[in-house]
Amino acid sequence: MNRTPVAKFFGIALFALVALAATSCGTNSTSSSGENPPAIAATIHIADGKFEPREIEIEVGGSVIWINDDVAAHDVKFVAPNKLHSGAIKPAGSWIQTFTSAGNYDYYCDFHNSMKGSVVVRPAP
Ligand SMILES: [Cu+2]
Repeated sequence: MNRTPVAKFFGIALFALVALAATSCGTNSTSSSGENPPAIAATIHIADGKFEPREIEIEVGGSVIWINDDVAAHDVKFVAPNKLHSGAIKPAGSWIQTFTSAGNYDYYCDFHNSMKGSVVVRPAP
């Protein structure tokens, strides 16, 4: 029996799968238009239904990235008067926010209200 066509089929199927996986990745982060991406001042991981670390401190002008390492989607919604909202961050997705004013930014996950965190933005020294 000649098995070459079968092997060829699986080869093509595998290639298609890899190509599909490659194109579905890489569009998770917020992209700005052409300029240098913001320097990340702090990274917050979302895992086991928690923001880790729960509280971070950065200097004004700094950017924070939230990375969803969890198996469920989460979001980052700031309490009033800060109306920032990430929208759903899917597993393996991320969201970047730059803070241009000093202050305390408390936030929570709109899907799981017990998930809370805060970003403290210090004025420039
Ligand atoms: Cu959540």
